[in-house]
Amino acid sequence: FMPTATSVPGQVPTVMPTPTEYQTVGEIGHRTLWVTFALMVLSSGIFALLSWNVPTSKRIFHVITTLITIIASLSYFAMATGHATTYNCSTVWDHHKHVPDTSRQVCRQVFWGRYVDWTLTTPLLLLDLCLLAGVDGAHTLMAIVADVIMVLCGLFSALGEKGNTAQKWGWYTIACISYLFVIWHVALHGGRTVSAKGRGVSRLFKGLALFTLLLWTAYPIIWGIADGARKVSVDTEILIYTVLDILAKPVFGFWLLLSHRAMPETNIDLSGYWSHGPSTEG
Ligand code: RET
Repeated sequence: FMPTATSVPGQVPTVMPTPTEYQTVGEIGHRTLWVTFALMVLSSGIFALLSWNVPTSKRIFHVITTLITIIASLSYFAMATGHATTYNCSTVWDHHKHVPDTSRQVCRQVFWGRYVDWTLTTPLLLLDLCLLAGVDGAHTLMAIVADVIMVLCGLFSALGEKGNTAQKWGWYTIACISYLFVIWHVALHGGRTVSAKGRGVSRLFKGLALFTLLLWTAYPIIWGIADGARKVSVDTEILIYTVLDILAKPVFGFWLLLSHRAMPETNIDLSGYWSHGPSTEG
């Protein structure tokens, strides 16, 4: 407890301990983490099986997509067992009319394991989309770097002090700008290159890209309500992220791999990947 001095006019100031309130995971959140872990493991197994009869040279989407759910399984295992988490405490002042203002410490549980997961898996999801659309390596790399910056800035913001606007919302703003860069890059370059791959691949890419755009945009909104403004409980936050994560990883993965299986034209040729086509420069 941090002691605070309170003073009432005409009285000797007394030192009162600051009460601490914890916003922490409950039974429902804990169970949800375990169920999501199981679903991620199951999806990883099925994705690996889907590559069974596929020659190794044509397994790039299977490999990337399976890695995404394997990493999510590890992250959910860590969170379910109580790892990869910390508390972000800040002082909240309650203002009273006739008695001196009092302060409380509010400590909210932050699962930093999510950010480790997102740092690794969101680049892989972008890689899936960029390879499908035929975006060259240079532009893919730029989108991926912006994406990693987005997630890390989100982590810094989550650990930032609640009352410190520059620290908390400054990082959040930088993350949002990086996110806009990611969307703009993937939509612009993907939209441009995918048309050369025919109507089937174009339709698949546009469907997956729109699905991704809608889902990904929900993350900063939920983050703002849950981690930023602390308006919902830690359990509700876990439930919402679980729904989003299942859509963004297993559902996205099934959609991609099953369509890929049915459409031979989604097979990719990685020659000339970096510069796009044979080089004519020096
Ligand atoms: C944060 C907070 C800071 C601002 C922005 C964010 C965006 C996060 C995104 C996460 C996507 C996660 C996915 C997980 C898959 O399972 C870091 C929440 C813009 C877009 C797709």
